[in-house]
Amino acid sequence: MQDLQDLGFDEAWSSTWESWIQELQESTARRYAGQLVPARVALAHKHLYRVVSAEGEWLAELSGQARAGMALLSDWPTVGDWVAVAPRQAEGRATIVGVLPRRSTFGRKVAGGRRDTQIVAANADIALLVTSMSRDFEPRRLERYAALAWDSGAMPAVVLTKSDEADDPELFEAQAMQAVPGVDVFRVSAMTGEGMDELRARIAPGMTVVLVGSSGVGKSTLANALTGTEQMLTQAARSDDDRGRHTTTHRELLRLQGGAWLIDTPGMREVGMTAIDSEGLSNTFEDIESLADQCRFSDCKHEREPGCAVREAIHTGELDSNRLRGYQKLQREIAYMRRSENAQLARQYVQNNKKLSKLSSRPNKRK
Ligand SMILES: Nc1nc2c(ncn2[C@@H]2O[C@H](COP(=O)(O)OP(=O)(O)OP(=O)(O)O)[C@@H](O)[C@H]2O)c(=O)[nH]1
Ligand SMILES: [Zn+2]
Repeated sequence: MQDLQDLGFDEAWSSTWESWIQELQESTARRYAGQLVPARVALAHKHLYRVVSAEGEWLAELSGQARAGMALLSDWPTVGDWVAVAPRQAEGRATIVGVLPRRSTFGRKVAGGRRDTQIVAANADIALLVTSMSRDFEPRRLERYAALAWDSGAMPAVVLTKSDEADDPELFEAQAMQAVPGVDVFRVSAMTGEGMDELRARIAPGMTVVLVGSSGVGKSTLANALTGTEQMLTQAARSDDDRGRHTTTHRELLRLQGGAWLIDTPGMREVGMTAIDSEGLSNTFEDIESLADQCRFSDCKHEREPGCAVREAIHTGELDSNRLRGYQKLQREIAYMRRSENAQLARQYVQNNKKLSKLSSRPNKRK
């Protein structure tokens, strides 16, 4: 049994749930009237899922109708997803009727030329960008990871590992802060425990985190330290089944000490590996900000406003329109976080990046 809130079902999810239920097709609504409960996907295996809800944990599969509606690979439930399920009490199983709209997604391209992506982690709030303070450290890679995180909808934070082995941890920290300005940087050692309290404090109860990083940087070790158990090594979590027996079940949504969650799927590990090869993107938007300073209106959204220096720069080719989209997405995320339960996160982010916040909340028109 798991309290819904403990699972990360906050106010914002609650209202997403309400409106999702409202918009159900009439036939579906009638068929499952009074039966649907929110549950979180802890494991996805082929077309069988393990879901956790306030009422219990079940194996679940999609209803025929839900399955028929899944046109894209990315529509399928994945670890971290919130789904609407109808428990089948007699069988101790559940039917997944639909997937709630996601807050964030990490995807991977699938082999075989499909342009579709497979979602390997859904609804992460924080992406810990893990790199060790050694030869592995590469600012450019951190930039890519941060861009990947911003793109996913999760908030990035850098974790520099193996501080016990580093000659000059401050230097790595300074370089990281320069590579991804405005992103929190934590220096930790899983060996000595240094910096772990600060990192734990950043991950509030109910939040969901993912780890992004290449092989050998210490992700498993970090995950073990955060879960406080050997969960990662054994890839298993203990749970009681309906008959009160202790069974060991494989899960990829792991509970951290302090009540947060970690999504650790094989696909998520791949994300950190492949990001290294992907097109590099800067996640800093200084160029756009200085252009925006020249817009006629200080609250210019850079859409159709007259005298917009940003659109002008796109017109002349000085600025890439994709970068503007990324920037606008970031602004929307900040706005979203302000409204949502993540208000705390937003404050933290905004504090770290006053420049951006000024830009998105400047009240007065200059002319
Ligand atoms: N000295 C030191 N060694 C560490 C620390 N964290 C991890 N290591 C070591 O680094 C090596 C790699 O750690 P892992 O946790 O397996 O790294 P990973 O990122 O999970 O690697 P993959 O499983 O290949 O993805 C292991 O030998 C760990 O013991 C640390 O804080 N200090
Ligand atoms: Zn503008």
